[in-house]
Amino acid sequence: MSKLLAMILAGGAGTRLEPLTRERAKPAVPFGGRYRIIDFVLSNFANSGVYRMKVLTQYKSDSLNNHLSRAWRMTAFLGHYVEAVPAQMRTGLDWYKGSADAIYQNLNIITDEEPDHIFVFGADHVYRMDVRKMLDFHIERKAACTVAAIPVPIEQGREFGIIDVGPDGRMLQFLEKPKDPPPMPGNPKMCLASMGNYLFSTDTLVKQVVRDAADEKSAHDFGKSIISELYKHEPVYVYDFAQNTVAGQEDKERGYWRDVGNIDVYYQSNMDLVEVDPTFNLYNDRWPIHTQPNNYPPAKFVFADQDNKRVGKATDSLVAEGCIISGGSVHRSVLSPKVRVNSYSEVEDSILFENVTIGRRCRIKRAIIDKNVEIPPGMTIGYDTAEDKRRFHVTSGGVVVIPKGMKVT
Ligand code: ADQ
Repeated sequence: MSKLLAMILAGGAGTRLEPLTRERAKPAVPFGGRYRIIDFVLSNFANSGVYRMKVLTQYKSDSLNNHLSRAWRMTAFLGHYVEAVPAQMRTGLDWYKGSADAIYQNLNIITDEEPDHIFVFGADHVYRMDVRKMLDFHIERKAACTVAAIPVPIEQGREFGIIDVGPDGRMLQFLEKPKDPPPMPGNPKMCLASMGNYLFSTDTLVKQVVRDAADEKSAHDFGKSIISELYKHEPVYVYDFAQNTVAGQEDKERGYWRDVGNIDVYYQSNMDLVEVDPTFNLYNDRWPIHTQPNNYPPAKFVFADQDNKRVGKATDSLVAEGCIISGGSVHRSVLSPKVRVNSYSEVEDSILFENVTIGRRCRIKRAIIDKNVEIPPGMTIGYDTAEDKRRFHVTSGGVVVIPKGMKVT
């Protein structure tokens, strides 16, 4: 059996998720009420039986490190681990100059582990994937590198690496974030995007990052510098993610993958979870998303006036442990642990992080409220864009974001 290693790239600055990344790395941003974004990729590896994972961290990594050590402790005696690798300046006085440099600076891990194949995956995507199927594909094709790919609408093409692929699955062209993305053959509305998830045979990866490190003009980035050259002289194959199914998955979830790179996509992916019949199903216990256990009490819903003026209720929502919905109503929202919604308040289409309190008689709509924020009684958010812009961050999609710990008055 092949010896495998997963190296998870978690060192990006995550500026497009500001202000949620003001105090934490993007992979540590809470998601779905109960999880951090990184839990999705790590669960994919664990559920696929790949139990050696190194998470390469850099910016604002404290919260991510805490999460990894609390949620992802593996049994050491079986040789299983999920380990955070902080940027250590092993090769000089620079932080990671890019994603390829992050691997180069940690080549010692590869020398120590001696894997046959190395998965290099991003840390900020929401999806389910059986990575063993990608490995089988890679081995069958005798590929030097395999890139996972998914069709995306052509207007989003400039945010991704765009691929042209031959009938045998071999990569014919790769353009990193092209201004004018070429469409897929026979489908002018879609283009084939790299998911930023790569599988390398060890020799290829080591050779490529060493060569790249010596090139002073390189951007030291997997998309820009490695893949866009490699396919020209090595067998690089394209793995069709839509073919990848996992245990317990319903057909409608096939091909679901979200790069939660900006707040509007992040918001929408959370909202996908509260659909009555969601495309992405958190309740598939044959491919569970693992995260940190906690000791909070169950969510509680209190008050039911006879005239229905004050009802503690939540509909079409995810409500985590430790929440108390006390005479307020919550609809189509995602609540992290220890949220409190008080009497006569209405929360709709919103995401509330841990330890948020909504005072009495508030009206909150299309908002993301970060950790430890108290909304004073009587406040209205999400109904008057000009007023919201004056006080808070409002995305181009009109979502109001209130940063962690903000004193709202
Ligand atoms: P982007 O997501 O824009 O495109 P990038 O910003 O390099 O690429 O992020 C990829 C991963 O690397 C992220 O998980 C990030 O945290 C990490 N990373 C970024 N900079 C880093 C650094 N300096 N040090 C360490 N880690 C770093 C990539 C590909 C595209 C592809 C999209 C899919 O380049 O071809 O289409 O991913 O989302």
